[in-house]
Amino acid sequence: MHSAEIKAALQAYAGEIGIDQIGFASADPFVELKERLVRHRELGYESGFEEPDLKKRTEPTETIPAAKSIIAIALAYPSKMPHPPRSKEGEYRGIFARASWGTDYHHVLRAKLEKLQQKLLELVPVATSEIMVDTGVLSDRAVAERAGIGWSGKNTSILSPHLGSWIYLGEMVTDIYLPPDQPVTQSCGECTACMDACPTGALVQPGQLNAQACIAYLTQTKGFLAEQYREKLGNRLYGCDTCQVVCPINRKVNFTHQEAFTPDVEEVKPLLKPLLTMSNRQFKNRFGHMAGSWRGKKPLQRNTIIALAHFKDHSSIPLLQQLLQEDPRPVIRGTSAWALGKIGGESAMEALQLAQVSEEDEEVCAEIAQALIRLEKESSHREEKENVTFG
Ligand code: B12
Ligand code: SF4
Ligand code: SF4
Repeated sequence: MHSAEIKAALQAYAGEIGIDQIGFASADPFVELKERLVRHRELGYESGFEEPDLKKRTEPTETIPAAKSIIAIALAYPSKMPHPPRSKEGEYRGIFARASWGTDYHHVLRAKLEKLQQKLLELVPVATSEIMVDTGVLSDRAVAERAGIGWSGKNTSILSPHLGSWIYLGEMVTDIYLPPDQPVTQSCGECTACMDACPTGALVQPGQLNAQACIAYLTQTKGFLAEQYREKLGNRLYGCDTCQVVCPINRKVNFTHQEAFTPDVEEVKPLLKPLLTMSNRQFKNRFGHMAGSWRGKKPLQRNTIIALAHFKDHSSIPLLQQLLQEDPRPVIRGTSAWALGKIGGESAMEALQLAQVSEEDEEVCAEIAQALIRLEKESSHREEKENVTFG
């Protein structure tokens, strides 16, 4: 069979099995990307979730020694929630980024790519191939860009001219030659909406992200969150969508045909307080199938506490006090102390004073002390004001 015929058969089959976009690229080394990745590392911009071996990340022959082509796919996911539940006083909600809506995309894309792999084997029984979705060694975006799926935006996302940037990417490296597609010529032009909207200034220049400052990354860390970022988190529990929400290319884009990605609104916009009293088993049953649960319960609970502080939810004070007194995890106790300091009021102050007596962890003690200083300052400020008013 001729390579153009194999490609056409794969394209047709991809449509049949619900792949939204497919593109073909050569498996040549990603020379320019390698230079960028070296610089990226030198600048300390990596998240630590990337494959550390730069040779593997940029040379497909490290995966398959005779690699000739890469088949890139994209699946669109929804950007709008049907009938989102609203936060109410005392019943505030957190939010999971869209990339965590529905079934974990790693499974969905892998299943499609496995079908495509079978098809390739039917067409060329001697073909060798390797599938990657997110956790593979290659840069999914660099592959998608080369295969003509879309262009690399100033927010670093791949933007498909047909689908926008609410797309998941995956690929299959193979030793079979398939005629490559051309990269798209469209670009962001003069637009800088994503860079202007980024809450932390993580987009340091067009197309370059300091992952250490990106909220999407910060929501996934397990330790204490640096104080300067806590208020920026808002009610985000996992991931961040801001630089895509503001993107004009995504305006009016909302693809809902991939049923696996239909969100359960109570799951992706959950009530905050119940998240803090969940057992590991309850957490696994409720959130285990979502991409946003891969780091486990602790980061999500830490972010939940930060979200309660964001809403200044007074009704959560007893729960935060209980966590501060009893939770075995210093990050949870310390973040609860910080949240009590933000929410304020007499009962928050008392809870902090009580915990100060028994707390032994150094970092938690520091959080309690900071929170108390803040509350004491606020209360003396209030007294001063009252004296002026009634003086
Ligand atoms: C590590 C990682 C992260 C890190 C770092 C992200 C980043 N931008 O580097 C964190 C945790 C922050 C993250 C966040 C998100 N991620 Co992520 N992530 C990855 C992962 C595993 C590796 C990416 C990587 O190597 N980054 C390092 C940079 C340097 O490499 P790169 O982004 O691949 O490089 C491209 C561009 O950045 C550009 N580039 C690099 N350096 C420079 C320098 C200059 C000057 C220029 C002009 C360009 C440029 O060139 C490359 C080709 O386009 C990939 C999966 C994979 N295996 O590739 C998913 C992936 C990139 N993530 C994805 C998603 C969906 C997200 C989030 C939207 C999730 C969310 N809602 O929170 C956010 C988006 C945040 C953002 N603005 O990027 C999708 C992106 C889909 C798309 N349409 O582009 C991927 C491809 C997963 C997948 N298979 O679908 N992610
Ligand atoms: S995901 Fe959020 S924090 Fe990260 S670059 Fe985009 S807007 Fe900024
Ligand atoms: S917001 Fe503007 S600059 Fe940013 S990715 Fe979209 S089109 Fe490009």
